[in-house]
Amino acid sequence: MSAPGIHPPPADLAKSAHVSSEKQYDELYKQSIEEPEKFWGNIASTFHWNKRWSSPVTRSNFDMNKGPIKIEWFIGGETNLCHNAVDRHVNNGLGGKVAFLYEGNDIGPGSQMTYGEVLERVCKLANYLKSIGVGKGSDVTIYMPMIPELPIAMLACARIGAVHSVVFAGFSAESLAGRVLDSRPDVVLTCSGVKRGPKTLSLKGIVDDGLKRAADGGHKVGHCVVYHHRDCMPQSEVPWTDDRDTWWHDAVEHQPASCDVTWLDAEAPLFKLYTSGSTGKPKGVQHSQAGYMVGSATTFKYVFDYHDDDVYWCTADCGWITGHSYVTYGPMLNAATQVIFEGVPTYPTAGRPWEIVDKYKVSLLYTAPTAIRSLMAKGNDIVKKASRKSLRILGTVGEPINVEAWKWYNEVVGDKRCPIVDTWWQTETGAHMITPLPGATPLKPGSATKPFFGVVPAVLNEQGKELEGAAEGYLVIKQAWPSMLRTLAGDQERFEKTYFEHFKGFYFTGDGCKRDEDGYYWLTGRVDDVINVSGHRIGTAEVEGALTTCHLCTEAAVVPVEHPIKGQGIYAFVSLMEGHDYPPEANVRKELIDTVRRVIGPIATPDCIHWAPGLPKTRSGKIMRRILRKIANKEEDSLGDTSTLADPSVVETLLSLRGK
Ligand code: 6R9
Repeated sequence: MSAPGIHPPPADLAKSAHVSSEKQYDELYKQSIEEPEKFWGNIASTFHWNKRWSSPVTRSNFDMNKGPIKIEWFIGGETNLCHNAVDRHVNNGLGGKVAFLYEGNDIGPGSQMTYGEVLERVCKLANYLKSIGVGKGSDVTIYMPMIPELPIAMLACARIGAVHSVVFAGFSAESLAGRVLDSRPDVVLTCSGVKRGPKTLSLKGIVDDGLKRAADGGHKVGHCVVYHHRDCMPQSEVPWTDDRDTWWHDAVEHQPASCDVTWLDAEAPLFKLYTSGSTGKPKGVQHSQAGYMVGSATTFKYVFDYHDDDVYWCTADCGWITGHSYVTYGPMLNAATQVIFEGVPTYPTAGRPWEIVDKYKVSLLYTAPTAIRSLMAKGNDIVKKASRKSLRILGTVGEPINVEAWKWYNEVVGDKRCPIVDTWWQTETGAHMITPLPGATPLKPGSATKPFFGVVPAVLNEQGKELEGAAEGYLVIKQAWPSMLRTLAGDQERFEKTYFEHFKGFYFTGDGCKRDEDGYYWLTGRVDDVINVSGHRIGTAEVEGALTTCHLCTEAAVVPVEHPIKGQGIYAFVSLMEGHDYPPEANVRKELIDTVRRVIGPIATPDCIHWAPGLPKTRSGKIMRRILRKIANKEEDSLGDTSTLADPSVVETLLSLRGK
């Protein structure tokens, strides 16, 4: 019997799992830490290398006092991710295996694409890209919806050594422009439009605006390749710039269906992915070839206990790291069959995810707590209408999962049969870091449980002292793992400052955590100025910056607020230009919100605007966010010490304006 609240792995699942007991996990984990050469060397040998590495692991230094932070894995090796994710399987006789089961936004028959077909499409696109001068080290920006051509575009870049930067196609023109100005690609790959639920959006219109802004900012993109999405709008209605734009089908269809792979150094960059930090503009997290390949593939295999006949569905978009590691790379490196779903989970009804599970016989489902909570709010009947008997393992990612949502996922969606893998990781870590293994780890609802192989977490106190045993503090990682970021694009100094300056000798995650007496980790959320909205990172500084671009706003302070569906919401305190009353006329709120949507994108829409004739500041002018956080979360009974405020009366004024 296990202790109450602990969910042991189902016996039949454990029997056939890659790791089937705690004992086996402990042994493998120990080997991964004590003999990393052997452990990672054995795993890496299962991939194709044009040239084998001379040393699998690693020259890594996490201590700034000992010189620059440099991480290298599989030194001297040469490989290619596209070859390993596609050609290798076709060469092994799996060309006829389905890679993508594509389900569009509207209910329809769906379509499928085999690994052989993926290879052909990747090669044609890669040949076209080469013909316009893209090659090793070139930057390519991708702004596309979740259609099979999105992972195909990423793989085509990887095939020829181009560095992709996927920008989530829900970001605004201005956000796109910022990322284009940072990575300065000559080529942008996009799509005419997208349907999201009942709405049709012209992606090409957004791209045109973004590229114009980038040109005004000093970088002109030479080529824009546009995939025509037939469900959205006629070709003739798509806005066009003749000397820059090309239709994907015109460019690609007549290209040869084979294309040599470009072999790449193990440490050559694979992609950049921009993510929000606590200060300034989003940073370009840069991953490299071999370590990321080994990390994303190995975690996929063990964490989802992947077997050849599984059907996998990850609901994330490739615009986020989850879509990179667990749509494009991890599953395809394992020759998995996966569902690519373009729509939203609640359209046309909240039964859609479960209909998709039944339609494609999904066995491994990976989604976010925010999606679970929004589906849970629609009631159980709609779930029970579907059989869901194909499901084997359920996963979550993006934010801590609350116990009620965990139980609902377990009991209602998984009929208590399916282990839940609550996977903690980050854009920067490239792959799962703290996570159960479904055949081995007894689960505690709300805990991401134990470290994956090769990951050595630690808990530090404020002073940077490592705490032993059961403890609460800052989560750090003690040594390099294969898929970790290598730098921030073009800014090694910011890389070192962001992750290695805070606690010397450790990688700082930006998360707080508790570790219990069994060595289980419980993530408690960001400890920096990053808000986790529906599992997406939004920097408070970015939202404040967007608000102050509005001519009505003089100053803004943004804090997280608890939100029943999104986990955290965005709560903005706003001071207005002279001459406005508090509260101001109704249109002011709308104008501020519209500004944020335009500057960053709809995901950054503030949930609440709280009028602030003054903000609580110290005498040196620093905003006391601690106080604002309490006010936003209605915890003003415990405001703490306000005597250091330059003007303590601002707090009373703020409280009097709540809900106004
Ligand atoms: C993969 C991804 C990273 C931040 C991370 C943490 C939060 C992610 C979590 C989780 C608790 C989990 N986070 N997974 N918190 N439990 N299972 O989401 O990457 O977008 O970079 O966000 O998300 O706060 O630091 P990214």
